[in-house]
Amino acid sequence: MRTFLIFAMAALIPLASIYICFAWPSSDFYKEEDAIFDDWHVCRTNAYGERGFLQVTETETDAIFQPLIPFESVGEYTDTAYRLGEQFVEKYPDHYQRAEKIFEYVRDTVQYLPDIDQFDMDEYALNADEIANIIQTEGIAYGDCEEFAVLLAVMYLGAGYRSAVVIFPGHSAVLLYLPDYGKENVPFSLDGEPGWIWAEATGNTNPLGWCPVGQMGEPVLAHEITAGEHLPLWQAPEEELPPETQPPEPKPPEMQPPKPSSSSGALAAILPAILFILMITGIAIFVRKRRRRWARSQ
Ligand SMILES: [Ca+2]
Repeated sequence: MRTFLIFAMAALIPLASIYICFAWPSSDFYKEEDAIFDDWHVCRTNAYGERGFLQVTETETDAIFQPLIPFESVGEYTDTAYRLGEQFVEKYPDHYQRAEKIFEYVRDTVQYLPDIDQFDMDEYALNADEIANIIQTEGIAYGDCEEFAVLLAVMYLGAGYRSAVVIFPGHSAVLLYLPDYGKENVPFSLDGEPGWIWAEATGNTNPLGWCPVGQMGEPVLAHEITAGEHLPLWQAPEEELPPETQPPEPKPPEMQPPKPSSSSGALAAILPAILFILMITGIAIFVRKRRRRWARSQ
């Protein structure tokens, strides 16, 4: 079986400057032009660039991937999502079963919904604690691939696993270090280390370890999430405080009118033909009666 090799971009992000950050919930979101930044000065509406929530940057020869948003929920900012992962440790002592239960929890409590439908924005990322808080208060959260990936990565870290956020063009997911699991459809090697499997929770029936290999484009990049890595702390703009704003309010998906069942749909399709046949039959009966009446009158 072919093993996919992925090279982790594992360089530590330098601390740029000290700025006080607060755990979620935050009231310090602000706008720069049309982009929304949180109080870590991470851009929630763009994955790319130095302050993009996934911090995907490109050089002339390389794409560099150092995701920022998972680090809003680990280390010194450990909060709801990490604690949620910790709760699985006592409940599921078996290492493999626990990994599956965390996967199923995220798969079943987060429903896939594109950002444009949830936030009226082409792109918007929630951090892991925001998603976990929504699940705990609403019972269900909505998100697209980055929400699934970030929550999985942080919960796995809290539950004692090694996890990495992985991206390829147009998609993100998680790599989980789970040697000898044996149920994965393709094994992965991360930075030369075998034993990683794909965690793709965006589909309602996906099992842990299943990877949409045929849909993967290049480049595939991964970054292991560790509690020891620090979120870079940018200096807030000094010259003029940016206008504060509120993050977009998530809205539940719009209810679609029920589609006709297949039987009623089929009936609707053949109804004109039935009416046509009835009309022809009625005309034929009418003509035949008129002829008999005419024949009797002769
Ligand atoms: Ca999103």
